[in-house]
Amino acid sequence: MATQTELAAWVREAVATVRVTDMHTHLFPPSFSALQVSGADHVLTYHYLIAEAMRVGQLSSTDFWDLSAPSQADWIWEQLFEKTTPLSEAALGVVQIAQAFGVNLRTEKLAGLRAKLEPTATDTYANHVLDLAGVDSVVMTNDPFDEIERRYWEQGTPRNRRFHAALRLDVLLNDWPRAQVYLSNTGYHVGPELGEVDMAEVRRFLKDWVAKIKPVYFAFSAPDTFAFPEDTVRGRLLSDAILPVCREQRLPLALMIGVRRQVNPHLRSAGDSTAKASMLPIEALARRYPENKFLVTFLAREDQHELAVTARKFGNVMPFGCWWFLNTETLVSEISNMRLELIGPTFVIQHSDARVLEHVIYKWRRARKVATAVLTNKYQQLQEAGWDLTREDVDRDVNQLFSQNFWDFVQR
Ligand code: FIX
Ligand code: ZN
Repeated sequence: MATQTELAAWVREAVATVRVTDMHTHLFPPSFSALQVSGADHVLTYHYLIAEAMRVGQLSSTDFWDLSAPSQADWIWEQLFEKTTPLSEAALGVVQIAQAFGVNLRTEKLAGLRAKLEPTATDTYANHVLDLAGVDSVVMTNDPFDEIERRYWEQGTPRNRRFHAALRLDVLLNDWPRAQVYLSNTGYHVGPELGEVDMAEVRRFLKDWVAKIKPVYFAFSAPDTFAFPEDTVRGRLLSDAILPVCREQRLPLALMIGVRRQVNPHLRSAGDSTAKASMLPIEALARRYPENKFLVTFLAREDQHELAVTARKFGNVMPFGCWWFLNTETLVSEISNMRLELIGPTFVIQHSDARVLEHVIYKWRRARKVATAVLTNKYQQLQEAGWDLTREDVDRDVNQLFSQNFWDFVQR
């Protein structure tokens, strides 16, 4: 039987060295140059930090948005790193990114970070950053309704193979008038009414995009009021277009539930919030469509227990990650413990949601730290009960949680 010290070392090493699949990010490969985001100014102007800086500084939101990007970064720096101590998750993250690049932020300040991080990433730099984070590959968020992005795909832009595609359907499901106009303008005969013929055109649109970008899943985010089934445009698009195409293509649908967009529009990208949602739509989807696969995450802490219970009932439901406001040390620890207790190591432990390339460094460092503590504790209990754990067990579990569970689910 391994000693407690040996066991702790096995977990530490397995978690430190596991090659992660980051299954939800907002990153793009360097070849999508207008969309690729990296560098110190972007790290500082992350919307998490904008919201926090606004609490400290006396600038009106209008004045903030009028500033150039470097001036916004300077202002956020002053609020969160000069006037206050960077104790929040996001602010600590900046310090950790700096540390990974050998920058002492206390003495070198923002200028030190600007000197080391590349605002225009090359593939070499992107690979370097992913390697620093121990991330094998990332899944992007690809919006077929974004004009700029569409051009990259239509031109067949080659891309770094560590960036997988995911087809994001928020516009289709949450803003039908805009989607309808866009579809009509791009060669799909879709009227506002959404009859049988229009629905067939939506399916053709989805299949064309599958052929074009080869996504590993479809995804959408929905408000806390999300309901299913329902006789609305969203309900019908789901049942008559998205789910059939997912079945045919054997693709999971990722549902990200509980976001209340723009509760404070003055904050723009930082103005979204969270609210408790219902699990009933997930149950209905999983029960009615056993041939479909659902990757599911909820934004409210209050929904996490029900989600884990729902995953016990339906093998076609895969809980993933601790999303956005839940991605804090305290909550990831609580949620991961609860998931392990209710469904064992059969979920996706985390995704980074990185918007800026360098984010993967601190987000995965945090995820690994929490996972090490959570798993060590669970394994100790198992050994105390007489289960003779091996190093191979630990390696297998860690690999499943950080990567393999996701791929097995996508490929099954
Ligand atoms: O909808 C999403 O995928 C969210 O993750 C984002 O829209 C959000 O702004 C974010 O970056 C959260 O981490
Ligand atoms: Zn996201």
